[in-house]
Amino acid sequence: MANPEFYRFPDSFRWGCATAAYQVEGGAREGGRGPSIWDTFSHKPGTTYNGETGDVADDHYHRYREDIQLLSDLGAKIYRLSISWPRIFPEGTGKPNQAGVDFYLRVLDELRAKNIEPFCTLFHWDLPQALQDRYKGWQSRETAKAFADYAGYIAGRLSNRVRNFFTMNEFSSFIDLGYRDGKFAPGLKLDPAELNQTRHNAVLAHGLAVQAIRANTRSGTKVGLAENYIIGTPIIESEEHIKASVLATRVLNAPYLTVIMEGQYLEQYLQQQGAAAPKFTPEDLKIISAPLDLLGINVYNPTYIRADSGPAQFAVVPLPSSYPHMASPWLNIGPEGLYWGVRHPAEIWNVKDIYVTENGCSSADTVAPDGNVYDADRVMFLRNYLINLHRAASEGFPVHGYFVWSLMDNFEWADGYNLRFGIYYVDYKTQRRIPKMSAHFYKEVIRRNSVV
Ligand code: PNW
Repeated sequence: MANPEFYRFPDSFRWGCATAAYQVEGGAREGGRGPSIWDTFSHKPGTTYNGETGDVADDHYHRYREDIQLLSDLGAKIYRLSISWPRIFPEGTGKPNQAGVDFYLRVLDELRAKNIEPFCTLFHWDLPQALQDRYKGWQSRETAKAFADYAGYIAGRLSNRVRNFFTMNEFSSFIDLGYRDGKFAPGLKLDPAELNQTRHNAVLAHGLAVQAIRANTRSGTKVGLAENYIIGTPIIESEEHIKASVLATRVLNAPYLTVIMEGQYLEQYLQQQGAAAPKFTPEDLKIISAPLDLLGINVYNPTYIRADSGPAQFAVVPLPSSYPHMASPWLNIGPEGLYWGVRHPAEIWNVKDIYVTENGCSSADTVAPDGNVYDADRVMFLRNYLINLHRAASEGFPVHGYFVWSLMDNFEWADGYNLRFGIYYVDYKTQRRIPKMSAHFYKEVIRRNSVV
């Protein structure tokens, strides 16, 4: 059991929860919203668990007041939400849809009334279908330009209510799972050259959006991105393995976080990709690597690294089949990720303002006969990750807030409603929300500003 005095966080540390538009909103055809690639993909047979879609999801589009009350009940001071691009530009570009903007203004006003500060992600995977049709989505630089136009417009419209923006959520998920593995929308399996160019267009889109947001918002606005970068975690905390984990973190994130932080594609990456390497200009690299105010890290499963005598100087440690994971088979448990996830960007790239934009897990939650949800495994998971976050904060690394993924169960992409990540349970038949044991745990963490 953690000692709450020992595990106290700095007074300025802020706690919150995260969600994403397509996963919670529903209202897919309301308020003038256009279709996104996730509407198209999830309606195609065989793509998601049981053919489930985000048509209704948590009906947050209509129940946002009740859901913000849940945040308030927890004592959350910050909330990370995403803006649905196809609500703002139903065709991806062109004339903005005022009803879409109004929805977010209502949500933001409600948050302000409850004293909860919003952090807005501008792209959490719901690309307007029109841009997939017109330009093949992220395969084209045209989509990168369209994203910058949308980002500049919406950030400007929200700027008097929102100080913190993240351009994109998890490049590796929406590009690699969507355009390489075909598991996420748009369900493509591109060859390596096309894939690398698509990756490049996505990081370029981020950079162009940073410029557009800065040009259209009030001074004091902070811009960053939220990435589930590969956190090289030393298998043993000794000098040689720590050194290897630093090297691994730079190399394994070469197409995304590393180029954004360093303004260069590492030689190892370009050589390894050979003829399939992305084509780019020096100007692109400058845009991609514009200095950021914030870094959001999404922390789930570990990548353990050991020192190695081969040319790479590091190796990924393979996990045995007995390695413990949560309900999602990929969600191996690695609490140290929350320590190294913060420490690496601070030490490698001198990042000064880090938020944990997602951390949480899926559990096989059920409602007990007494009406409660006893998610003991999620409490165990969160407690151990938070102890590692405390270590990072207490060693002086610049982590200033934490968002649990997620406030409530929601549409878990290809896994539909089968996997639950919420600290509130959602009964999808009635849309009733029930606080799980983990919500009671998290409320106590927030109340005491300490791991309990
Ligand atoms: C993140 N993987 O996605 C997303 O940002 C959320 O929208 C999502 O609900 C949450 O994590 C839980 O999955 C991921 O396969 C999806 O390693 C897949 C993976 C990682 C993160």
